[in-house]
Amino acid sequence: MKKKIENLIEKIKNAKTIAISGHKNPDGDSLCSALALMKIIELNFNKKPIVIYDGNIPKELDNVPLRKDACYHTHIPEDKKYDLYILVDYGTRKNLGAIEKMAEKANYIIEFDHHYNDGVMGKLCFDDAEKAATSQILYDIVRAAKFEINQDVINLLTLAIITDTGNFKFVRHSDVLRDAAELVDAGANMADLVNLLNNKDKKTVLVESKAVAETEFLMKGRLAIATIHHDDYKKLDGRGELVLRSLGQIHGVEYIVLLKEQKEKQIGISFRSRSKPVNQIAESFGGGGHLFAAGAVVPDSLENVHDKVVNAFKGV
Ligand SMILES: [Mn+2]
Repeated sequence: MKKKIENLIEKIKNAKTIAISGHKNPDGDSLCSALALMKIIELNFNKKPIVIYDGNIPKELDNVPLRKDACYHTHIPEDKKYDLYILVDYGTRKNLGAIEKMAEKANYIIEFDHHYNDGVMGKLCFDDAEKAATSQILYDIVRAAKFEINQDVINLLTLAIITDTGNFKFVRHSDVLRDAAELVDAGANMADLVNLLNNKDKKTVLVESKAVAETEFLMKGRLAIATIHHDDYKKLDGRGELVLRSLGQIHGVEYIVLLKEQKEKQIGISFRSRSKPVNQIAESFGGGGHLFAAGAVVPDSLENVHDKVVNAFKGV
């Protein structure tokens, strides 16, 4: 680890231009880890990396610190080549959208991630699939390298943990609680940070609630499949986390699937499970993710994808 951190420091020192990105349609961990790392580099290396994203940042993240520093990818010249590209919380290259090509052009790629990925893009990888949030990996490095941090970094690292653990409801290892406790000791106000995320548009919550109300229950109630049709999808902001969490509260529901008709023949699927892995099912649809929370995007009609999903769960 010490060698790797020395290498990391060397690469940052030698880079004149640095870009940082997470996955397309950034979630809390992806965006906040990217912004935290930007600030850490600024504070410790006296240079300013740029944070670039593709897709849409949900409105609930509008009030996170330094949000305005996240730059939409079309604002960057297409042929722009960075000395160093840092990928955080991206999963697989397919999740990067337009960022994939931008990163590939860079002289060197470093990555920090907590997703399973057998096709990493980074040459120097700080990956740990045991971590609940990518920001924990950054925090480990901050402590090991004794990097200076400020209140914004503390809040961003904490927000990444809060969002990726679903307000600490998905915690499986105590290390994330220790990290959170240390961040609180360092000045993070957990209640304020949770409240800062209560910032969704009314129409989004109403569309999510409608999808919950119209959920189909199969396999004697063990499998819940919710659907968001295209007209409603336009009002959705984020990945429909409220749908997934509401259905997960129902007695007897083991698997939750959310089908999102992004376009006529493009269906986003989110898989959630209480106890049995669903990442392999997501992989069978060309996606991936974590053991109990995974997803895919399938170029097919809603009807076909629905039937394939029902089939995929036969026998589980
Ligand atoms: Mn994450």
